[in-house]
Amino acid sequence: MRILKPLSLFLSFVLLANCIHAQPKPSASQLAWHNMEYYFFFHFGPNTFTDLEWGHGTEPADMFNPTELDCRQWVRTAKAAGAKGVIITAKHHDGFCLWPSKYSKHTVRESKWKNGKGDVLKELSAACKEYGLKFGVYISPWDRNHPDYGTEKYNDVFVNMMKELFTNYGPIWELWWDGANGEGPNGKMQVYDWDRFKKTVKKLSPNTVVFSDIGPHIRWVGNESGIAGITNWNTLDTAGFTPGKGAPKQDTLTTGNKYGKAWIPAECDVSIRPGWFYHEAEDNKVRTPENLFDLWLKSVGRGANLLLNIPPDRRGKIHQNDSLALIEFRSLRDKNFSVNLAKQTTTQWYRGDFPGEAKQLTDGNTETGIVIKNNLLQYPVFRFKNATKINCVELMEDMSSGQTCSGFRVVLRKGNKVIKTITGTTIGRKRLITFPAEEADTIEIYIDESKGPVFLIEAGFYLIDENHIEK
Ligand code: FUL
Repeated sequence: MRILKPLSLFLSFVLLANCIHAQPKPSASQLAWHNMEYYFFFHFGPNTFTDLEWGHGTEPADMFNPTELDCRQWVRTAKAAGAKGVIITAKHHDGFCLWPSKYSKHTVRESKWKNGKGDVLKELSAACKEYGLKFGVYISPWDRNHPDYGTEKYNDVFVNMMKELFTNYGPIWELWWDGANGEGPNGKMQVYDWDRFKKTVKKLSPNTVVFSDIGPHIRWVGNESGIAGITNWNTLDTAGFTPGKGAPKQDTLTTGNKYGKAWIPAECDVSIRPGWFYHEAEDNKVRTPENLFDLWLKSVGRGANLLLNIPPDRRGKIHQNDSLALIEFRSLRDKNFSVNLAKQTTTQWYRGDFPGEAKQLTDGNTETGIVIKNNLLQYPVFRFKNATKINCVELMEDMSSGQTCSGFRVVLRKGNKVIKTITGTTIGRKRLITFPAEEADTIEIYIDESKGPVFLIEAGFYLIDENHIEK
């Protein structure tokens, strides 16, 4: 791969500088969302009790009857596992509302649970406040129960339900609009008024980030396996598309669009079990901590966020098999990423080819430590005192400046000899690159291609468990 010469870099910098303002950038709420990295999904509702994944909407409300509902236990588990927030299925496709909505006759109020006086959203939002986690809500536009579904009146119902959510349970940090869309109870399909839905959220809760296949703020990653694209742009073109059936191809959602006009980063939703809802038959099919760790590398480690589903059981508690896997997953992360070897290096910035004609910068840019913030005219070189074994490199772009890197190269040397060259495409919020361990004394990072100045904010070097390097 070609190393850009300082002159051409300078010219491209000047040309690009003129269109920097055109680069999409995240809003303050999206920036905060990027820093959430990993949080829990709770699928809970009639399906928990019927053993279904998609309820028909005809289930009697009495089916819903958790014996020991404990939302504080859910949130404690989330916190102990290092998750920073939660999102609950307030209404799944069967239409049952986990709060006593005035706009439906199929809710917790109609169930036996707590004699119809219970409210899951109230308990969960209170638990999130108590433990300092963000509270998010999934509300399925598709509704297989509501008598108005398939008519314009249902759009009013959906808007009114969102008003209840924001008014009674806010602040809601993320709102999730599922893309699945079939027929309602009367066999009709709904024509959703997406513009009106978006305006409703913007007016009632301007800081809420809204997820759907195509945003407006967060996009689906295009699969339910928890894996982001190796090339992953935070930008997407949405003109002519809608959430659900009118969404872009799944591949496009995985990679994003390099020159996409809107900042709509990817979120990886995946379940800790085969199903989204709790099924006793899956108690022994919980993902292992190692598998969760691999998912982490392929989601957060590719610049996306990880939305990990933990389905509460029929008691209304998180099953111990899930809790155990989650706690162990956390300790795997802590163990593998506790020592950032970059802290043992000294960093110098070079201009141009290295070592060739490179000149070490003398303008005060020589730094020690891991924080690097610069543009693509300069390259950082990290030096260890003694050759050190590493198998994982972490790179981060400063999201507040947008995302620009489309080609990077990491060169490992020992005694001035190149021992490994790793190339990649996008970096984004975080890129974790793993490889069979090498002993290196110098690590250089080059940006070979970009659509504008690249602002790297952090580099990390780790020696993680060899079993977890990407094969
Ligand atoms: C899908 C739904 O159909 C599944 O039931 C689940 O809620 C998943 C997260 O999204 O579209």
